[in-house]
Amino acid sequence: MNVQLDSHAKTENEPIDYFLQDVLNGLQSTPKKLSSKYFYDKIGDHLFQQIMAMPEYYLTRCELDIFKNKTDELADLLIPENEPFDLIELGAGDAMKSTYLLEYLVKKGADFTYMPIDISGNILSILDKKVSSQFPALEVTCLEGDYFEMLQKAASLSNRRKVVLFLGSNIGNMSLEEAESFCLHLNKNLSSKDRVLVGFDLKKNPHIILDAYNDKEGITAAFNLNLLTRINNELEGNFDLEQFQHYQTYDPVSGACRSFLISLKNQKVTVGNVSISFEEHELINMEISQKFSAEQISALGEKSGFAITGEIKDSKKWFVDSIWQV
Ligand code: AVI
Repeated sequence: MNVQLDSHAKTENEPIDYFLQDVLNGLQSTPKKLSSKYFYDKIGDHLFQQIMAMPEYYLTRCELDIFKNKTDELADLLIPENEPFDLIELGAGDAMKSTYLLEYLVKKGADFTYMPIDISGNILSILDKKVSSQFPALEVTCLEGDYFEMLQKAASLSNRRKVVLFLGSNIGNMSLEEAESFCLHLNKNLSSKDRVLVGFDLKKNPHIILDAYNDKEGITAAFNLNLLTRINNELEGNFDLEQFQHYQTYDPVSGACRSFLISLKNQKVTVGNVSISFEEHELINMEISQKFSAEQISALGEKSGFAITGEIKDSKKWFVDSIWQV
């Protein structure tokens, strides 16, 4: 596997500095927060795979419907000219959906390199094995680390046209302000011949949304709590998982779906040599999964300098892949 690491990715000498700093800053701020970008260790990756397979978690099936059944439409919007290009996927995970696009492009004889970017080296090695065995002739460059550092790395490796995929409503894991600055930054890193596909989960019946994040089996709860286990294991924390409970909300007006962990008693937790006090019922903000209206998507594209050149929805019209150009 061709893997490139960023300067923030774990190394032998500096394994956990950024993680520790973020965790301590988050737990010492008011209200307390932890970043959901740290959910994805080996167990977190596995739990997320289980979430994607849950009947309640419709997002993956909806976008899969687009990638599986509207692949030609997708390819026409993303790759209008027959020129070599780099297909860069931000937060590629196991590439379950993009594999359909890869298959279509390989069959068409398109000249491209696939560059999946992910913060999880574990999931990238799973992806690499899968993609390499399915498409042995396809050139794959795995980029492990932060999206923008890796986008710059991708640009330093090739000057071909870029087609950037940002699937799965990953953009929903940012606040609206963060999403805007993310898109602005993306815009500054691209030129007019490049294309971006952004996957948005659309506002819909609030029960459907809340159920997707509040499954009865407790997989989403375990996904959130696993970050405390990760802190215990990697940062010498002593969270008692029995004393924290997952809580999910959805506000259909703003579209913000949020997860929290509730402290079930007054307690002190140490992380390394830092002691953190929790009051009974105190919350830790864990994750936002923003849901969007068509107006919110247009506003986001416009504010960040992109023209929206196309969109494809799944058959239920619950999810949209929006195609943008600088
Ligand atoms: C990765 N991301 C888009 C998922 C989401 O829907 O926000 C993460 C997730 N959190 C709980 N369930 C799934």
